[in-house]
Amino acid sequence: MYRVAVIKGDGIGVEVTEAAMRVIKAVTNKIEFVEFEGGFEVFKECGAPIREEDLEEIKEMDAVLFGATSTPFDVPNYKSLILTLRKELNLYANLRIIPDLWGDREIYIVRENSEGLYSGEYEVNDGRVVDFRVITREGAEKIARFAIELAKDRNFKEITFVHKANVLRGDRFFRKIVLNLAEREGIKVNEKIIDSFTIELVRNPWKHRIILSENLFGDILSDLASIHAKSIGVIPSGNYGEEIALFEPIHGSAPDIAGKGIANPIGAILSGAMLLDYLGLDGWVIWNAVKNYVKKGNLTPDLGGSAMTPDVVNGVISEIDDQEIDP
Ligand code: 48Y
Repeated sequence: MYRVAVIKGDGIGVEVTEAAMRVIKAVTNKIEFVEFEGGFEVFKECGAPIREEDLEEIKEMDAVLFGATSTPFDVPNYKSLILTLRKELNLYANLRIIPDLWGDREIYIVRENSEGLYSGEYEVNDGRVVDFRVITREGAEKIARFAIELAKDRNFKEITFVHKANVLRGDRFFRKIVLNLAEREGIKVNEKIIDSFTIELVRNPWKHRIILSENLFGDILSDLASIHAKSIGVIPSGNYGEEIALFEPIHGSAPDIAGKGIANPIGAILSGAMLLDYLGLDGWVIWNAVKNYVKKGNLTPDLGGSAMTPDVVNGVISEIDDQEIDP
């Protein structure tokens, strides 16, 4: 039995996480879900986006399934729940899979998840604010290894490394580490400068199958690449550490459509598939079921359909029931 923490969060985070849990339960009975609260409401009560004792309990679990939260940026001292979890659980690698659900290809975006401009280190002086963009040897090596192992695992001979080494010292350091490791491991590195690469990612995305970058560049590139999946609502992600991993759709809490029952659950459902893969269970069953369903089923309004969230969940589950899997 595996123990998975569930944090549904705010807005559509609640609906899509429940959808993902239903789909996971249709594939396996080897998971026990334990729910935790987190976010702004918890912060108002205890001054942190998640309770200390809950965090300690979560650290002992096998994985985390996360929905979405909204982070107000005008509340002094509020710290984002997801950034807190990434830091506290040491989730150094963020893998986002941009799927072509109507075809048979994916783009894997590997984002460094704990350093760069998200270091949380800053200096405020009279009239001057400095955010530190931290790149460490250890952090760069770990994320480079993650991308290279992924390339080998998926039988890709090269990775695309996106940086701004022409301007930033940190990226010059990062670049050397990536090139050295890739050479030792027999993987080719296709180097791109972040600014001109954005044009390429819009025009000619599918030739870059594994894209590696630092934290903020990876954040922006993954939102941009989502246009190729037709909706940001279908993109799953995994945040991996050495002890535990957290899975979440990359979309936000979408307060404008929350509670209307029209949120696209596919990003959360595929995050569930990544979670199963991480635990050594049958994530591929969910991927197949989603792909079969989107080819013929009614989709949510973000994809031009008129389906409600539960319609998509039911449709995906009936595709699962049509597949032969070991219980
Ligand atoms: O997961 C994401 O890509 C989100 O954009 C978060 C980020 O910047 O990494 C947002 C963080 C937040 O607002 O709580």
